[in-house]
Amino acid sequence: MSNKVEVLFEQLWNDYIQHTPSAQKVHDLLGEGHEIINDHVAFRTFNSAPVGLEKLAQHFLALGYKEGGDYHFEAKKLRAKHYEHDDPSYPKVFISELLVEEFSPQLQALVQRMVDAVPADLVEKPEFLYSGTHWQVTYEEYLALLDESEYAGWMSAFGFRANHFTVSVNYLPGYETLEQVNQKLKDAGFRLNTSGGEIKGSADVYLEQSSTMADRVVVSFADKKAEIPSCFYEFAKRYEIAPSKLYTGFVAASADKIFESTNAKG
Ligand code: OOG
Ligand code: NI
Repeated sequence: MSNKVEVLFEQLWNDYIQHTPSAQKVHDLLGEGHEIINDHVAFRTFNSAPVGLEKLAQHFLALGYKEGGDYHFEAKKLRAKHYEHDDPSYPKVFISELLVEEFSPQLQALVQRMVDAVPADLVEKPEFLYSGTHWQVTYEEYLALLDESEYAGWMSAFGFRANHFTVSVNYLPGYETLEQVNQKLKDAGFRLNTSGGEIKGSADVYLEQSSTMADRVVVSFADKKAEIPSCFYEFAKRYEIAPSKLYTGFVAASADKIFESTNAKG
């Protein structure tokens, strides 16, 4: 028996594993056949009409999600919001958007070309959330975007889809700490994001997070194929803010480092 929320996350997962070959392996390694509860799923977009953060969010609001926190990333020129459902077994949703007007005229024009190629009626359908790219960019254009914003480069190559799923360590049988999860991943050969340390956050901010570095996959650009970082897997442990009540928000300083899991350079 699946309801609309479960069907949507299943479709998002099926798309995600197509572009993230390691995700099923990580899932099997940690889950050992058990169900894995997702802490959250993350999306990226541009703040350009008609594909801004709120346009993606409308699909979750329609499924009973409510708006949570608001987050700003000054250096990366991003804004984000999170959404959560009354049923705590449903993943939270983290949606960010690039503040396009803060970049060069070249970047703005290229983003406009991409956004113009998105069918307006598709944006209104839940399938939009895993519809990928609707445009063609050359490898040179991808590199020019990366130079200004790793996030813009990633968007040009992967578009609209789950950027990562996140294992809830709180609900993961057999693990007490995020360190134990990280060790298991490293022993199996997965590379973790070390920006800001392997573990971002702490019990003091009620949230600890770690992530793999994105898989590298071959993408067909307009003019050539190239191997570039796709999507990653995240791991989160939440702490109680009141008896039996886990923190449900995000931590901007940690999120700032998690974004770097898709960095192509360095
Ligand atoms: C989102 C990075 C932030 C978190 O859980 O704090 C994040 C992204 O890379 O799109 O996922
Ligand atoms: Ni995340």
